[in-house]
Amino acid sequence: MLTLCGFAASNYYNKVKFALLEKGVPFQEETAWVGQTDADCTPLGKVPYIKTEQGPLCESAVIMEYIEQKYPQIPLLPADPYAAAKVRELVTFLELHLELVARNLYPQAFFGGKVSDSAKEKTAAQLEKNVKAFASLAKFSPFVAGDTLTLADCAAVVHLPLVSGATKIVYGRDFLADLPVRDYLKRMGERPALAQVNADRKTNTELMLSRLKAKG
Ligand SMILES: N[C@@H](CCC(=O)N[C@@H](CS)C(=O)NCC(=O)O)C(=O)O
Repeated sequence: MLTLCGFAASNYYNKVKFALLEKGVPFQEETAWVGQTDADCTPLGKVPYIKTEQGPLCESAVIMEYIEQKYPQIPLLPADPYAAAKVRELVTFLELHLELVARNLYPQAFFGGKVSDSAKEKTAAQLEKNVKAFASLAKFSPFVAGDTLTLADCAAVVHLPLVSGATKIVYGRDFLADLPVRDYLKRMGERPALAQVNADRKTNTELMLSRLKAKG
């Protein structure tokens, strides 16, 4: 059976977990905190990674493609090459242009740290531009890429709450407020797979924060 390694507070871990649950793929979870990962499985020490009967695999985008090919039931990528590329395009915008940029804010937004004013200014300018670009591509009708659940939703449901939350905390304004993100997340949260991912995330986030506090 496939093993998903990492921890349930991680957005990238939850992207893979949500896909596995939606597709009905049997899997088990193995907790691996940052700093406690297996270098043979994830040479950069990042989570998630998976263990398959053929060996380990890291990088969530690669894992998602593997899962799609290995378990074609309940596909999360359209069969049409152009439609599939449009889904991958949305995932790229969500991760490279939104989440990775908003990540500059996490130390202050979520971990009691401080982000310099110049970093805040730079991040705000990048996000303004990138959110507009994402808005021109995203459909939310009712799913991010259109009328079916895709890999873009797996990314959106885990990354968009962080972008909203971090900008709200750091700038006092949700940079995604003009998009139908709240309604979308509410609708998606009614799916049993996401309800489970979110419940596990909450419990694990408390555990992660108490571990960080204990470490000092
Ligand atoms: N590109 C990686 C990003 C994963 C990632 O950044 N994971 C975070 C946890 S959410 C992590 O492992 N951070 C520790 C580190 O980068 O050393 C992927 O898509 O799997």
